[in-house]
Amino acid sequence: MSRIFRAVIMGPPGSGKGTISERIAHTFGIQHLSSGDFLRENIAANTEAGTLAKTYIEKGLLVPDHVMTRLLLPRLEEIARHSWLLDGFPRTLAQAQALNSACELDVVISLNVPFETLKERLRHRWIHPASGRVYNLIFNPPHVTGIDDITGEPLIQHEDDKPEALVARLRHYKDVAKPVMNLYKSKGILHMFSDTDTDHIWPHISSLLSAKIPAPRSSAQSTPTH
Ligand code: G5P
Ligand code: MG
Repeated sequence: MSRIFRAVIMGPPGSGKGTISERIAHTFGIQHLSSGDFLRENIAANTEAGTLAKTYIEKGLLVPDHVMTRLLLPRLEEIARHSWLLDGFPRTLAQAQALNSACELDVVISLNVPFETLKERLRHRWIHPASGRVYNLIFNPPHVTGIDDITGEPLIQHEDDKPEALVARLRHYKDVAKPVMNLYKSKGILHMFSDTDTDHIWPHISSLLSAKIPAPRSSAQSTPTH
């Protein structure tokens, strides 16, 4: 890759950030850093930030900005020589401003998926709590219902994926994300993708990024398997 490429993917819970990020990382060979996964790693490792973050995540609340920036910005410095894609950070204007003062972004991808679709998707979501691996009973089911493919341990459903909690989470997302999107729109780097299916959105994202990043290998045009 000739130069360093930095991107952010944003979107409401369940909009496909993680799924699309994996495809981008695989296709373009850039590092994928998910704020949710990073928090879960900190929780599993019992770090101070992880213990604090857990109390918020369990209630379906956002982790405070200063905790997020203190966790994420040093991590970005560690991978400063690599191209990366940030998934789930920044989520608030304060986080976006902190990121802004640390680096320049090339592209921001925003996923716009209808509310009814998100509700339906998250209803079918099952998670392996120890690793954060995510399944969907329709889109990417585990080999054995209720069981993690890798460890054979039981899968669980999140309390806040239930419809009532979800409505509140999605509404909150919109309020908080709007000023972040406006900031990136004003910089001319925001690209919005609207559809009900990740498989429909993916070719558009893939061609946008193909024009911006030289693909390191011939898999750039291949069809993803997950
Ligand atoms: P996370 O981990 O960032 P969310 O809730 O924002 O959590 P989530 O759940 O990870 O986002 P996603 O990554 O957008 O969703 O979507 P996904 O996992 O790829 O897809 C969702 C489901 O739909 C999966 O089961 C997938 O297989 C399926 N799917 C995908 N595409 C399709 C499709 O086309 N069709 C169908 N049928 N299914 C599909 O954050 C967790 C918590 O950490 C804290 C917050 O408390 C947050 O709630 N946090 C932060 N707090 C403050 N600031 C930050 N920056 C924070 N980041 C995280
Ligand atoms: Mg995710």
